Amino acid sequence: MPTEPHRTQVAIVGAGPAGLFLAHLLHRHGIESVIVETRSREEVEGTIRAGVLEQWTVDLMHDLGLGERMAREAHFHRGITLRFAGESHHLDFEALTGGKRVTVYPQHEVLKDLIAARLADGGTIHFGVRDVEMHDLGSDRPRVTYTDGDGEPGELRCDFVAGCDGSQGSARGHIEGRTEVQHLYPFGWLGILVEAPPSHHELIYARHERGFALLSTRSPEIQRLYLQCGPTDRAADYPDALIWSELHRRLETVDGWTLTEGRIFQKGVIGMRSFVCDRMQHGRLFLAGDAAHIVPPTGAKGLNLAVADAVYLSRGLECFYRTRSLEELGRYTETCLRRIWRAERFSWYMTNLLHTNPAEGPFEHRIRLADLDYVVHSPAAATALAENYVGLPLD
Ligand code: RFL
Ligand code: PHB
Repeated sequence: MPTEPHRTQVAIVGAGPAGLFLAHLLHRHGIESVIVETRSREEVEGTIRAGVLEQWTVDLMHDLGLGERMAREAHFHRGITLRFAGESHHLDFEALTGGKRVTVYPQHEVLKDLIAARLADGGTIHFGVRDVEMHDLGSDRPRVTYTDGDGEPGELRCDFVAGCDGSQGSARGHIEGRTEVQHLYPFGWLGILVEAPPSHHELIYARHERGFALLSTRSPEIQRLYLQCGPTDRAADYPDALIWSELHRRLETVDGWTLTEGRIFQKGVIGMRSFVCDRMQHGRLFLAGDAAHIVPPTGAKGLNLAVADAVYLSRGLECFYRTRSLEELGRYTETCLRRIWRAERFSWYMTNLLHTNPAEGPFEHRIRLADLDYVVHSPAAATALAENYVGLPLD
């Protein structure tokens, strides 16, 4: 027996950062939404991805009443360390940006907090659905159909559909007349999780002639590290001993700092690309987050950009339900793209600054070192990097 169609104001496809923040922002304005998500709750809450939150994302978590555990468990850093030519240079973002900090609070912890609070508020999230399809997006009565976890058909009748289904989702395919712009990098990242105490009190981004390395953290007991690798390398190509020797070489300094080793319990390769879809709306469908754009992880922008889209979309929807005018929603793409392209620029800049590119020669290598030297010695250059890293203010 087919289940009765469910009526809601906004059907949200995808329970990642974009979809979950959107649901909370809409709820704050008294707008109803229902989320459909293909993965199980356990998978969503267990997938290791981003680590760094921009200052305004942290402030938004608090505004939404979701910041309590983060305030207790996150790591708050004054800045980052840039390491090159065997030397470490600390950039004090707090001093350079008038008090903004780097917050390391893993994406899956953010999602756990958002999911628990949404369900406690009486919100609906259908996990583990399949066959999700969007219909009648050009009309003012769009629909989303799916098969639920028990194999029963489901239908959401709504006013708007938010396509928050990530880079591999199908929502983007519905945006007619779109142009997609992409830039591929000739390298990837090998990411590992390690059982060890922190080796440093802040993130270290290192440029080395053997390639980039990044030291990050997850908890006092678990550390997250990345190594630049080939774009088609597989994690299995990297035995633990090779990973440690590369990390030691790329992170080593002349001042005797040492990297603490530990048991590697997870390894994975992450591809690197920059991608932007130049339209984020088709009729009543709006894209948000990775569904519309991708940045390489070097600038730590992806999650934050997804949340910014959710904020802009919630503003447009709030305006619609208050005034019945579609005008603000009509500006959604333009508003988002301005911030997206700034984040694309910064992520591309940080990536080129810190990685060795096999397609480049000694000239470009020296130019990157000169750029790093400029950033760590010029307050103007350091401030430009700092204000982008901690997050440009929302328009
Ligand atoms: P997500 O997180 O991919 O969520 C999309 C959700 O949609 C579901 N889905 C569907 N649901 C229903 N129907 C369908 N047809 C569906 N198809 C897919 C998926 O199961 C999923 O749950 O996209 P969203 O919400 O746009 O969020 C984007 C962020 O997840 C992403 O940009 C960040 O993780 C990027 N990123 C980082 N961002 C930061 O801001 N700071 C960082 O430090 C940072 N580090 C990283 C990163 C991404 C990484 N990887 C693995 C790509 C580090 C790494 C290693
Ligand atoms: C992380 O901790 O996973 C992380 C930190 C900084 C980045 C990317 C990823 O730029």
